[in-house]
Amino acid sequence: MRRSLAILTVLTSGALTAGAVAVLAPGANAATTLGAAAAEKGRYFGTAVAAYKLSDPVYSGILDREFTSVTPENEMKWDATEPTQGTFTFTSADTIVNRAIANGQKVRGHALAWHSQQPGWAQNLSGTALRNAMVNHVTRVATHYRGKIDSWDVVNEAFADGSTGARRDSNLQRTGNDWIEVAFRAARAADPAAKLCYNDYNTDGQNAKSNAVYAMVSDFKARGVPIDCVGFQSHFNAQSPLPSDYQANLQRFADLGLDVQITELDIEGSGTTQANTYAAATRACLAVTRCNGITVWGIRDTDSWRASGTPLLFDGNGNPKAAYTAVLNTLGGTTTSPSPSQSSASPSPSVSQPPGTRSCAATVAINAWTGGFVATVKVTAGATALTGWTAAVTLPSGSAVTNTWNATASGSTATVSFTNVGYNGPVPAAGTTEFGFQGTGPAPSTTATCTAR
Ligand code: 9MR
Repeated sequence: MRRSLAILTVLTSGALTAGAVAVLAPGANAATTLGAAAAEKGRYFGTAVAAYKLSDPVYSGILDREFTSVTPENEMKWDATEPTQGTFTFTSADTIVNRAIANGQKVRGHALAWHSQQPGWAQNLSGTALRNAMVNHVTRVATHYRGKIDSWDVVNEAFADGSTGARRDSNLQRTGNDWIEVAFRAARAADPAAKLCYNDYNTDGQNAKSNAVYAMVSDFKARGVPIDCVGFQSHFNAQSPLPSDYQANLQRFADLGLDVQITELDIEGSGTTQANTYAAATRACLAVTRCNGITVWGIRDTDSWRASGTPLLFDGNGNPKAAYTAVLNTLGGTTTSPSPSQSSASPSPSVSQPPGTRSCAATVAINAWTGGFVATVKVTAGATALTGWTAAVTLPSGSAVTNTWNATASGSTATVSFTNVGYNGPVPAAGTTEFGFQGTGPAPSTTATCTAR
């Protein structure tokens, strides 16, 4: 099992903030972007991204302002990454991943093993040759992105629609029913720090298909097959509306002891009806503690795979729609509408206020193996909200941090300080945020120090 071996609680009160606190209009301190608002709820807010659109400044402007996670829409699929057997092309996907990491955004990997969008050579394989090709593909792609992926859709859409609860027939399925767990084991071996997800559609409510996925995931948990999350694509329209038991369905999967994520959200429609449905989907995630992120399947309506249904949060010009405001407000954020007195040209008056005593604590969970470890650190704010934090971890001799996510590492080999990145610095009073790091050598000691800002 993965996150196991030790849970260490770590201490410490933090620094004081000194001095003047700006007095702003009510609500002015609320988050004003999807990503910042979701972060205050301990969640990411992501979007599918197409590499070829990144040069569009409207597109990339919204991407960088609003989103804290990205999913390559097509660039990591089998046909894109291994067009010829054994020859891997990562250029487009690398563009998305490296840009996201530079901007402090998480990456959802999509998708390692799927019946669709296979290269022609794989479509023509079967039996052992296909099984071996799949394992090699999973291993090579997950290894290439080792340490850079927050969550991988390891297997996508492996169950049939309708009432049978059966696996979908496909060339992969015909290699043997164990192909899914074989893919998960290969992914874990290649990238032990990534969360490994099963991802599907029409599984958003309780039905024969989601029951079948539930049975598979329960079995995986019981037998120790490595799985950390289930993705619910959540493509909604009149024919496939937001199910009334959406939250209950997310919750029953979470209760199996894994994360749930809304992975490809889009809702056809317009105006208030669409906005209300988006708000309801967002509320469902917020109500499930282990629903740790929402991804919408594109930025502007015109970017959507079903553009005619105008299913996204921004219109074709990049203007936020009612659905955007509904999601932002549901996350606890607010749109900015600065009055003249609040504009940057004429700053708000400041008055001195007694500073709050900011404090934080850090809880470190270690998963160690011979020669290496992964540490997941939860930072918890005290009674006053944080604007930032630093957690210092002591490493034993022979240890080194090789890779960090959701924080920036600095410092010597003995003590490494991890400081928040842009989107996860603000933590509400008593709220939490997580970061992690991977290392070689023996696992860290039981001491760490959290300093609040
Ligand atoms: O949005 C993707 C679109 O650009 C591709 O043409 C299509 C090809 O299969 O895949 C779309 O994304 C799908 C995702 O990979 C898996 N779940 C359903 C998504 C919408 O079709």
